[in-house]
Amino acid sequence: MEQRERLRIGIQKNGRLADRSLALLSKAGVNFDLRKDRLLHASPDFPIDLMLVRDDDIPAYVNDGVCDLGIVGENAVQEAIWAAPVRHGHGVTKLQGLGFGACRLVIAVPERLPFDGLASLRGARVATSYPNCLNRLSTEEGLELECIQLAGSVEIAPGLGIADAVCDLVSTGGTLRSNGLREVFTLFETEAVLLRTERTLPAEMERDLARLALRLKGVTRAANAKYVMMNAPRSALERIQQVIPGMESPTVIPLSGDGDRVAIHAVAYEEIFWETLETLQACGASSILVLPIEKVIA
Ligand code: PRT
Ligand code: ZN
Repeated sequence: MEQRERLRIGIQKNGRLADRSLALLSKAGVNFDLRKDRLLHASPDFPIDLMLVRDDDIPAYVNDGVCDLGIVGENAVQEAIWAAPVRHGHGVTKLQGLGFGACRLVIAVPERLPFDGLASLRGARVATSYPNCLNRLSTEEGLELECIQLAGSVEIAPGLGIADAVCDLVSTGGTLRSNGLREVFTLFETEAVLLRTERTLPAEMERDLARLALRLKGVTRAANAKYVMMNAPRSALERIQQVIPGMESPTVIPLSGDGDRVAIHAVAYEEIFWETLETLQACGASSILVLPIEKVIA
């Protein structure tokens, strides 16, 4: 294998994950000089090059060492893991979920079809773009499913009479509903993940990889984090800590000229609803501010 000095990351070229992947890297301070008809795009900010590819190819590229890192749906990783070629590479490790591209791989059947557990699908023809995941389920559950492999538009297969059920990704469920299908079983939930090769890279590249992974973790954590400030009676502190979801040890500052009231500053890692603010008010809190956080390094 050629020795490279710069990291290489693969992300989806076009599709649902493409823009979010680029935006995430940009928030981590890693931008790219995108030029048409180039295979590799160098980052002027960070020692990394970008490859824009089909999402399904990303796990294999990371496994083969063509890329060191990849951003891809965990579904594509699951599908690749069960394919024979991947077993012969370096291996891939999921470093972290990235908080976008959430959906689930499900089995759906025509609404009119009775369904009484997976066993009622025994011997069924199931249309899917995820043959490896489907065959694994079939083997594990002893279902003897007939896999009808389609590249896309899986949801129309039962209507065309070429399948009895489908195994497909779902996010809102609108596509299934409008094709007269209902979800009956979830194989797994998935989101976009950061993958790395299991191959040990030269020390400098390992350092760069760790830096990038830390930044991406910081951006992802910050997406859900809020900075909360308020004034409140010192006696209400314990109750307030219970009310704010995911609040870590707050900073408590005495307010000058007021012995009983304190300023409370804290980072909260879950969503804060209006109802939460009303409860805080009822605890005696005032001047409550909830601010977005841009970056977090814990
Ligand atoms: O060209 P390339 O091979 O790179 O792209 P692709 O066409 O294979 O993938 P793309 O861009 O459609 O999806 C990329 C990734 O986005 C998937 O691998 C998932 O990880 C993730 N993702 C998130 C989804 C969805 N949500 C999703 N809803 N991928 C596909 N869908 C499909 C779903 O199968 C259904 O047909 O979108 C349709 C609408 O879904 P509903 O439930 O909202 O109606
Ligand atoms: Zn694809």
